[in-house]
Amino acid sequence: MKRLTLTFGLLALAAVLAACSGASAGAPTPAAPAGSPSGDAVTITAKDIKFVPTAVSVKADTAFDIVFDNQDGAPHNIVISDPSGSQVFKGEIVSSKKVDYQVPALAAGSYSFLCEVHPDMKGTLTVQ
Ligand SMILES: [Cu+2]
Repeated sequence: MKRLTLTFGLLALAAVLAACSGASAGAPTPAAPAGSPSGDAVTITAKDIKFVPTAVSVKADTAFDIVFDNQDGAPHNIVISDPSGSQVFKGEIVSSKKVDYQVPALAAGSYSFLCEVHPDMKGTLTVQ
């Protein structure tokens, strides 16, 4: 009976350790350096009617998140168009707000993005 208790104790400890290491390895990384193909999330900030950064990369054929941080009072969003110019994603327009856009998997290629409200705000999205 004593041995059984010990075994359960070790199993519990192993589970805790596994949970800890799993959390650090699998957590989304919205703070990842912009432009790195994390496959998880990229952050795009809108400030002074400009996107920062204006060039981001993501993994091909993998759904990803855009953490869109609109620091302007002006309304902005992100619309992504594929290399042929067809719209493939349109994010909700927000003001002074941070939102999480969930973008479906895209095929490799060079995409462009812009703000629907201010078409002069643009950037490139490299899917590779
Ligand atoms: Cu805008």
